[in-house]
Amino acid sequence: MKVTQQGSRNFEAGCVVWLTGLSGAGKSTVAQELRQRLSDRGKSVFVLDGDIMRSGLCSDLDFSPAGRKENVRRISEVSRLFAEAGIICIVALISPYQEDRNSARRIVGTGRFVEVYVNAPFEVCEHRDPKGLYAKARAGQIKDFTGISAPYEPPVKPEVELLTNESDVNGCVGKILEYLAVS
Ligand code: ADX
Repeated sequence: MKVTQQGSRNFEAGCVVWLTGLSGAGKSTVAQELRQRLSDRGKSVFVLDGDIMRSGLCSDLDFSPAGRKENVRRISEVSRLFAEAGIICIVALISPYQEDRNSARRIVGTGRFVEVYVNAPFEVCEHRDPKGLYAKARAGQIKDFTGISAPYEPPVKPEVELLTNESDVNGCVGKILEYLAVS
């Protein structure tokens, strides 16, 4: 097994890169760029993105704490299957509750779960508002909106933290690649 700076872990043999952060923080952008950079290096990689999962597998779920917990649970189970198949699975989910992310880590397996905090200040995310959702939430048209009427608990001890307001997408992806130590 390849020895990396993280000990004896070999993330290339299958792992889950779990991107958590506010809506508009840059999770999907980082996920797509990371996917491209890994596939350019010949790695097997797949992205599970919250917006897409919620239009299919998780379309029956709401944004209540219970709905989000179940969303995280299902996607954790799916991501574990990808990791077991030897794929680097990139998950891009708000996943606002630390307890739910801890469960995801348990489901996937600690040694192959990489929690990445995609961190941008709330004001920046609201200003970016790429889907116009913050404005709708402010107007009371969307309930339980993360950062406005529902909480976001920042990761306590993420493996990687990205400041998307300070580094460009290449810099952010570079940081994840460095952690994964892929060849
Ligand atoms: S999670 O909290 O359950 O992890 P997830 O990442 O799947 O969220 O979905 C978030 C996406 O759903 C957002 O990017 C946004 O497009 C959309 N969305 C719709 N309603 C809400 C809401 N109340 N809170 C957060 N995101 C919402």
